[in-house]
Amino acid sequence: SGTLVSPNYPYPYATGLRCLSIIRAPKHSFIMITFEHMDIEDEEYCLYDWLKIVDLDRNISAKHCGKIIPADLLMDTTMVEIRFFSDNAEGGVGYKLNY
Ligand SMILES: [Ca+2]
Repeated sequence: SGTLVSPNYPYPYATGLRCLSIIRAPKHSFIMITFEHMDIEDEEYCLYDWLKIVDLDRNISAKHCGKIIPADLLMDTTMVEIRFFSDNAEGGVGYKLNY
């Protein structure tokens, strides 16, 4: 378990970020992600800045942005990739999640 935050959290993240983190779990266990804070530049399709959670075992992903805290994720997987992207303008405080 641990906590993952956007760069510079709780202060606004920089522009032009390309971040990648991997969470691993032993076989026959699961990964639970709970979001604590979300403040990522909002856009209907998250085209500008986004947080992407990828289940690498199944290649399923979900993209998040805005200020609405996503529902908890319980994934029956051994590897989750967390990607964070910011474009070249506008931002927010970022995100904080626990796993
Ligand atoms: Ca932006």
